[in-house]
Amino acid sequence: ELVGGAVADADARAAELPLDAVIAAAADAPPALDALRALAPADRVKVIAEVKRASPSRGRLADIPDPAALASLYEAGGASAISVLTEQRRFLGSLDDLRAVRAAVGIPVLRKDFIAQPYQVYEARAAGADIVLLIVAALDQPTLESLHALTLSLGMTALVETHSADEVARAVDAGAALIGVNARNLDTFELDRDLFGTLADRIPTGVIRVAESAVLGPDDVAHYRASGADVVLVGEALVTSDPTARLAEFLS
Ligand code: IGP
Repeated sequence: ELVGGAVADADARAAELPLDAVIAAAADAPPALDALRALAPADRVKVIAEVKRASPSRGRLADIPDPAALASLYEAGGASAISVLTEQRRFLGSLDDLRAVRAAVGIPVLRKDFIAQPYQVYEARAAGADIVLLIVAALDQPTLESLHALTLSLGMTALVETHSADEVARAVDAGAALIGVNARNLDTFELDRDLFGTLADRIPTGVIRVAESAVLGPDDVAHYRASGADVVLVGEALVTSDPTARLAEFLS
């Protein structure tokens, strides 16, 4: 099981990692960029472009030998932020990818992982992340709220990911300012492109609304936009074709 397995990995590493060193490294990092400003609602939809090599549901997507070069293309193509998968075992990502991307771009960078332990939030900040993903389904409410508070205390923003009305309510209760609705169910891997539209109204005004997953073409972007998305998060469609041309279609 994806979420449970990834969280168990995070828990196991928490037991062996010297937390003090990670906390010190986070404190030494240059300050986080203002992701809420970068992703603020605008006349046009914004894109978070993802560096994604593989996933359990889709298998191998792209080799991406140079994540920094890809991220630079994304930035030049008009992306508002970059998402970097850092989960190793299932998504073939790494914190090295995140560091390389951070060094290459001037827009906010999201650590996309299964974050369940404080050390991962410090680690994200130490590697230069401005945003961390918090998946509501992976966390009980006290843990969600404490990881969210820790994220804010380090000057970062949390993208709080949901997949149901109940999870949106939990994200709102936690004080999230950036809420995502993932079209993909992380248990079954099924896609529901209409889920964002059915949940968007439950995300309060003033909270930035992110539609995650299942964008293959410009029609999907238009569909999400018409349903109220401020931002779309796109991985597969960008890594499996010419990212510059694709971004131009999505942003036109
Ligand atoms: C991107 P896609 O369908 O464009 O490749 O999806 C992103 O939404 C997806 O990678 C994602 C994800 C996640 C991955 C959303 N939430 C949680 C891992 C963990």
